[in-house]
Amino acid sequence: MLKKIATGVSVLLLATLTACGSGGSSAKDGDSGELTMGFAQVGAESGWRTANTKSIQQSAKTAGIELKFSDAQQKQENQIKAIRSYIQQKVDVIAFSPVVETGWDAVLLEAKRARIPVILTDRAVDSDDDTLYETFLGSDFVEEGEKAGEWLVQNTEGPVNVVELQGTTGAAPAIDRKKGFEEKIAARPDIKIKASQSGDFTRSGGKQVMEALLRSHPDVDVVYAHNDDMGLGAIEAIKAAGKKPGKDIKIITVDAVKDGMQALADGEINYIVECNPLLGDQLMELAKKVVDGEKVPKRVVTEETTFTPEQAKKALPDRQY
Ligand code: GZL
Repeated sequence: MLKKIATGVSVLLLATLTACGSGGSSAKDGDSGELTMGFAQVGAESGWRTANTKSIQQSAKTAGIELKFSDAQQKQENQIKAIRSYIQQKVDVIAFSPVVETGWDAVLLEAKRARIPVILTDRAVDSDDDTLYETFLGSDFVEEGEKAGEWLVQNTEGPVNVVELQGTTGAAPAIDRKKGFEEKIAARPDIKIKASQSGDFTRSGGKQVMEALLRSHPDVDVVYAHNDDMGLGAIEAIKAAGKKPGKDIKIITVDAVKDGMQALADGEINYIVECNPLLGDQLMELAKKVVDGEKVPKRVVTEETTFTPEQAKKALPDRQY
């Protein structure tokens, strides 16, 4: 599958983006001056998404790129509609973060036939046709899940009951963060995922699911939430149940947005794996190269780190998002 090919292809770290030669089939040569980009965003479901949108809009302005932007409210059909409208408007390049991995081949083929190059940002598509997009710029979600699992393996002893708050069903970060986490905790058979349910990457979703899981699994020791927002919702549910988040029930999340980092600094979250939303500058650089017919790497991986409570206290004052 393309997602697998993308990870097998020469992966380039974000900071070392280079131009390598001939462009994609639909690229025009040497006229990225007056560039128009159509961007189909997932929605505004989380603090991460808000930061990601801000980064894209600011970077387009700085790069002198005209940006047509749409918010799909986390619905694939809205993203497909937006992409079709960008094709009709004959934009120079289309970029989007696929809300789920599958169901994109048809509309991406329409873009290809219209000779409009497509760039994936943030999330991957799962397709057998690797000519449907020029490059995928974003994090390695399996690695993020591995970092979360590794922390749990190293920082607990004896039987550990985990409940998992999954991201949007079918979304690449949800699938891969689960995969990476499970691969790592396999080293400790006494760490068991007792329940795993989607909170759709939202704070309200995380709270609702956690309320139910506290009733069905009162013996829960650890929450693994696929993003900070669901972790913050879980904190509300844990407090309402009279327990101390970060102490009675440990919490591991992914993203490292400001609200999550504050909860980490306050000891209500125990560990956060960073997922960097500031993709705007690299996206605009890639778009110019693609429109100018320059070859770009099939996969550009975002560099990111992890945070303990102490590290969060130090990082918070300068945090951009
Ligand atoms: C990850 C991104 C995820 C974030 C969530 O790259 O797709 O979507 O982790 C966001 O906060 O909703």
